[in-house]
Amino acid sequence: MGETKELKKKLTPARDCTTCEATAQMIDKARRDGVELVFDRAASMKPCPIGADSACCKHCSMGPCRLNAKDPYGKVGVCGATIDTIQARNFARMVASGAAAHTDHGMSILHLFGEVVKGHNKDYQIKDIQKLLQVAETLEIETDGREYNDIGLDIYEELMKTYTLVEGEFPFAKAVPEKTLETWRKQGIVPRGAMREIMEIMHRTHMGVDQDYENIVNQCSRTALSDGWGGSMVATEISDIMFGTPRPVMAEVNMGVLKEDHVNIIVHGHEPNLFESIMVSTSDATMVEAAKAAGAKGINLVGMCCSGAEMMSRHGVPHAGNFMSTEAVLVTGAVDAMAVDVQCIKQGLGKVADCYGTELFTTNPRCHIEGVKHIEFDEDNPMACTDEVVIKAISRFKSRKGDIQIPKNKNIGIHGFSKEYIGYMLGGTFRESYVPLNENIINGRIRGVAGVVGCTQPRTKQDYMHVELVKELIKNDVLVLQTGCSQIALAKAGLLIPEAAHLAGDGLAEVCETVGMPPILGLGSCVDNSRILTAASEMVRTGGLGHSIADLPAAGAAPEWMSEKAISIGHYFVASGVYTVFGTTFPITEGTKFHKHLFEELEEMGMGKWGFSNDPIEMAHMMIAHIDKKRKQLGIDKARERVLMDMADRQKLDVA
Ligand code: BF8
Ligand code: SF4
Repeated sequence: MGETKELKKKLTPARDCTTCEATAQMIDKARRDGVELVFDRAASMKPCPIGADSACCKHCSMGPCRLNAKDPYGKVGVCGATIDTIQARNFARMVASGAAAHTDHGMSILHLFGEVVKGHNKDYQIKDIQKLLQVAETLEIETDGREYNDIGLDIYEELMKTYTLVEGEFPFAKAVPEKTLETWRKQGIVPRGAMREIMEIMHRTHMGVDQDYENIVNQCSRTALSDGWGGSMVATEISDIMFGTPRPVMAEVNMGVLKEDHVNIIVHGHEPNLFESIMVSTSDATMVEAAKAAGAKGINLVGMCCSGAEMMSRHGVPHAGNFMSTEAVLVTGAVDAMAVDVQCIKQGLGKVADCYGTELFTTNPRCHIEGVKHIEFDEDNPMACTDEVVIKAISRFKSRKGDIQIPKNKNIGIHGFSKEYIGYMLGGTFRESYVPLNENIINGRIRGVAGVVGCTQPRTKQDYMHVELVKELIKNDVLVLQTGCSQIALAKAGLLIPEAAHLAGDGLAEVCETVGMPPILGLGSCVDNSRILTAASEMVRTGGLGHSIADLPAAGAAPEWMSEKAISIGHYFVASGVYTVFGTTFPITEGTKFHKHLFEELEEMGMGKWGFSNDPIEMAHMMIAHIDKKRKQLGIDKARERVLMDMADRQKLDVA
């Protein structure tokens, strides 16, 4: 009780923690129940100011060494390491960890695919033949007259090099626009296998190895690219082949998707195979009968975070919320079981689940949590795990205690866009084409394209930056592509619908109304950021917008980022040629050479660059200014001035 009082003193009011009303209600309820959530832990844990500036090093036991961010060159570490070396090494290790997460995920999916095409695993199949052939074509694998499994086996063997290649260029180099690839070759950053790149980064950041920040950043770029164009792209493409390429689908988002009279099961994590299998278990007639026998009307399967976003995109599975809501959703008391796999799984879930009687299970050998029951998910016998989760959920439903309070909030949106679907939608049903998209950018109806992605976190009001940033971008005719927790934030704000076009500028609104698409397109999970890369490549290949990704009137943002994966994603966008702006905090000391290198010099080397702002409107205008700079360089800035006044053009589009 004393502890609860102590907690109350420092508590941030719920509606200052989040703009998500459902989450705010659950914060209030948790406080009434005396249960601590991530928001409260953040209030009582001030970020370490030295760490926040990345001015400390603990890479050896002569330290830890702390430099002074206010006088960055006043001191060096015991070994003589400068602030630039220390920051670059810290940054590099974030890239390595983030890239490791995505590439390990991709490698698992690829391994499963290998087992399927070799006929060893019958629980999963090739579902999307068109995607299989398309990936084969990209990799220059012969398809004519061949069995699909044989083509699949070649794809498997070729793509395994994404991870294992010791020397040479990784397989999806073939998907990169030529001029972008040329820049990478010039800088020596075309990735080999991700395992090699991550190993090298860990070596180079060991005490007494690479002590030139520019050289370290080069290896950051190479490693990050092995994630975006490597591990993540493999995860997306192979998941599409096995589970189907997403097409637009209506889905409900927010805690209102929970049903008091159903057995509610949440899957939270990142790997689609667990989720795909649990879908089979929950729709099994025996399980549904068992749920009914326990007094429920049925089983309600719901996603959270990234695998949730992926399932929502592929199958329209309802989604209960993003990273900042994973503990809060348990406070409803309505979640009978939550199964987690890997990444962004807060250890704090264990305590909250205990307080509300939710059955919490870890399922992946890589992610156990002390005190939480582990039911291992084995792809060779997937139902053993997923059936058990469902059975446990049903018995928890039967013995539910305590009050249940489900916020009513839910929004319907359209999800499930993909690089392919954007082409079909704009270019015609039978053959994808990016010509209309490029034309609308050239004529200025669409000013440019922005990727707005990434996490939510308690150091900033949940969802606020995402929603305000995206609204400002579409208002200024910038088409927005989204993934991950950011997509969920906008979905909860009710903006992933074609009617959101009324918030867009005239030009973008015209295009959206003509095609019937929302001005904000949700592409799925964080590994699906690779869809933004393939869409950008298609824009370059289609022509009229320059020759490399760096030429495109495009920008990226992760305004509420928190994870090392976000740093890897940000850096692969930068290395690919995209101006990428982060918010909330950035692990760097301003006024250092390292800062200048990331925020200015990389662009001069033909890549993109980093940016930072804590204000969503300012962030939007930094991105828009960059888009306008690119339009000017492409000589299409005049077209934009004309479109704003040209009614004849508008009528032409209406009759088209
Ligand atoms: O990979 S956006 S909080 S859930 S890290 Fe995590 Fe960030 Fe969400 Fe998915 Ni991505
Ligand atoms: Fe200090 Fe250098 Fe050791 Fe880092 S590597 S802890 S800067 S002595």
